[in-house]
Amino acid sequence: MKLTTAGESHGKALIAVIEGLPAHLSIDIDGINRALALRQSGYGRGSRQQIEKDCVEILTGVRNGETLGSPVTLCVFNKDYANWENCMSAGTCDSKAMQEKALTKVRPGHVDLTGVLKYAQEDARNVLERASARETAIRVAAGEVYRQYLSALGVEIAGYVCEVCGVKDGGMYAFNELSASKNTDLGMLDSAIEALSKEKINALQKEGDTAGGVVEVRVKGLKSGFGSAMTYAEKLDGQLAQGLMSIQAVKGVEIGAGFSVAEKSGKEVHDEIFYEESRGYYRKSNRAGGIEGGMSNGEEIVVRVAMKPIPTLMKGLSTIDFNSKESCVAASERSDVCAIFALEIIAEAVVAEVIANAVAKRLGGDTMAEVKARYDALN
Ligand code: EPS
Repeated sequence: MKLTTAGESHGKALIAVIEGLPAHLSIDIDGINRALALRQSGYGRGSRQQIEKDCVEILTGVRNGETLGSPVTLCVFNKDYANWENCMSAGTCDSKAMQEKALTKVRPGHVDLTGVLKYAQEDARNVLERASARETAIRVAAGEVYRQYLSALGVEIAGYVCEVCGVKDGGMYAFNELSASKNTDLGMLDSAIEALSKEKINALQKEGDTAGGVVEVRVKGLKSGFGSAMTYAEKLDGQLAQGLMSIQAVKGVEIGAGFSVAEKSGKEVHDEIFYEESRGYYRKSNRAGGIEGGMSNGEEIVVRVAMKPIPTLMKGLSTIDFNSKESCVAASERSDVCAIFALEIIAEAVVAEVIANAVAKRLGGDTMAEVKARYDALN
């Protein structure tokens, strides 16, 4: 399957085209809209989310609630475009409006400076509009379609926020406890830790500063053997890392015990293997995070994703105006203080995309019935 996204943050719309979905996959549009609403929520979000009420329109590939096997096009219109049309239109824009919205005081940590140099632009808006995390809205919509494909096979995805700017939840949670995170303000499962995290966000907001954090995403029910040990490009852990690192503001991805394996011995890290007639092969621990040799091993897949603090600071950092080359304070208009709840929803969407692609690669199938029969036939 192949996913292409398009769209600028203040342009008319965000678009996703998914090629290669089998026919007869039931599409739950309300489910997509619920994921979109979750992505917009969470403590610490900025005022843009009050303007938008993201809602998907399916333009192609679905009829009477089921895929046809043709490319599926998803669209989320940007309500804010109405306020930006005079400087974001594909036709001739109003030069005064373009000047007013031009960004030349490039923000450290954002796309601005490297982007204007690479694409020979005089206004960083021509690169930041696409680089904006607004693009994640359409990835969440597409991810929900992939999740529905996986769900039809009995593969489920869930996650939670385990750290906000140094405030950490060290708890161990069962998979079925994770969904409760969606009913909280910050996606955290321990209410005392969440309260401390909110205090941290409030303090940073007062300072005109921002916060990042860490989320964990888990996949349950995926049988062994998805991914590949034979070609590096198809290794499941490599694909998860690529997909997750491509999310705006992500700086780190860990699988299973992740970086902590470096300080431990082999005996402390590798998961011993057992066999029972009724259960088949199993492990009593899962430090591998469900992936060995670039393939799923049948245990839960566990990934952790680290997000840097959002680079638009209300009290901007020192920078250079690339027109005058003079020192100045970086541009800021409005910003989220913390978007970690959103990252958790986006990371689930990206994990769904990667796992669904690994399933499609191995099983193929023109119809969901074919895919399901092939999946069920595996051990
Ligand atoms: C976002 C929309 C953007 C930002 C944010 C995420 O809206 P605006 O630029 O109009 O305020 O709030 O984008 C960024 C963090 C970024 O760096 O561009 C969204 O819908 O998630």
